[in-house]
Amino acid sequence: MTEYEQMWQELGVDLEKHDRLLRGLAVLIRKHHKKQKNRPVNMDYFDSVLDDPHGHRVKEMVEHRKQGGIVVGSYCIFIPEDLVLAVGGQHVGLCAGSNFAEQDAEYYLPRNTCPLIKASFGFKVSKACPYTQISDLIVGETTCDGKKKMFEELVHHHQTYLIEVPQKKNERSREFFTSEFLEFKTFLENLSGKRVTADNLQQSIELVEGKFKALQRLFNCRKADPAPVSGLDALTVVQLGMQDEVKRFTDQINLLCDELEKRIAEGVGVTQKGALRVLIAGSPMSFPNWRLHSIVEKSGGVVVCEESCIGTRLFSNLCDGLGETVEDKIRSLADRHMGINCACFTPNQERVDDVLRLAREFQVDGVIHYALQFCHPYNNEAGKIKRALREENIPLLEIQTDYGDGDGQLGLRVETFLQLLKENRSEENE
Ligand code: BJ8
Repeated sequence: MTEYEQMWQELGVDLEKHDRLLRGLAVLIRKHHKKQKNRPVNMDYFDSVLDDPHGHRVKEMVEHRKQGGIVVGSYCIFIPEDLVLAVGGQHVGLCAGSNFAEQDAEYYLPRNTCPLIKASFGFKVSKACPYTQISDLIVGETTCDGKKKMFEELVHHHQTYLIEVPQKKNERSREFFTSEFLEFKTFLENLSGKRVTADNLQQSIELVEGKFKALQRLFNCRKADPAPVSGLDALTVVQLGMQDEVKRFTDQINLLCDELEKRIAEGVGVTQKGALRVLIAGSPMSFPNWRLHSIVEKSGGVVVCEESCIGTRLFSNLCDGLGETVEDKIRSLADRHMGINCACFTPNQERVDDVLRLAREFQVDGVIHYALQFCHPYNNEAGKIKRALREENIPLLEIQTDYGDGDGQLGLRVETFLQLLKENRSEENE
């Protein structure tokens, strides 16, 4: 037994399932990432993490726990990582983008549940994910109904805490969200035995927002034509950030951006200048959900932005003035999170505005609205996004899909869409 196998076994991981999972992942990486051309050299770090997804980082977390630290997992960007870091904890995003554990999930959850929820829950009950196993606590949220009900089941399998997320954006909701974060702070203090102070919270917020600023810089680079990095690589970077140590990850993105900015100055890209540019908007694409990006880019387009929680929704908002006290800072965090335009808010015109703004800023030829099957919030919002884009004459392809492997139908639809975008371009140039 290898050192890592020993570690996984001690965490209660099902080694046989886990082995199958890692083998499947290696196939996906070969199929999607390794076939790309002209990749930036500084993707090396992220490739090394991809090639060792449950080894080095999990070991760091094991060491962290041996020193008395806690690990907190969550499935949503509404959960403030800053508070976990302030009590000396480590945070890990547990959302999954694979149907590997679907059957295990369906034993407990209805089949017509969104694949992201089934995957996230499935990886817990199948014991195939070391990150879930190592989490001292999983923090849930009341965003969509599917997740809410899944958390009611999850309490029987793991120590769980629930944060109630408001549904409307107004002053009362802001106050309520602040009180939810304050209660969560107290819970974390009791769990970790460490106090949140104005100083350690300030430092944690600066750390997390340093990561957000680096991601903003990465996405800014993607505005260039030719795009200096593929959409698939950019998406993968954001996905890997859900697990990585914050400071190291931030430094690595900034290193990558140094190279991308140089590429832009020299006119170097992953495609020819003038390649068709696509914005993907909608449900989050969690690790290792790479199918749509891969199809677009193998068909000659380039994905230049994701309006998603594995994209702009994650990092676009920063705290606006942190104040002096712990409570001031927590209020500021609640404000920051009220700015996340998740489809769980109503009426959420802000998200429609975001999609239009991003389409302009990234100078896209078209938008793909991506909604997971049975994801009611994003499937419903597709209608108003469609109306808004039509008014601006921006072509839209609406996709509703699951985590299945078949590319056939999806591939055909994407190719037809890209062909339409090409014809639009030619007409504009006439
Ligand atoms: S802030 S998008 S991460 S809730 S895809 S589980 S919405 S049925 S993931 Fe999300 Fe937080 Fe919002 Fe972002 Fe439900 Fe839809 Fe599934 Fe979803």
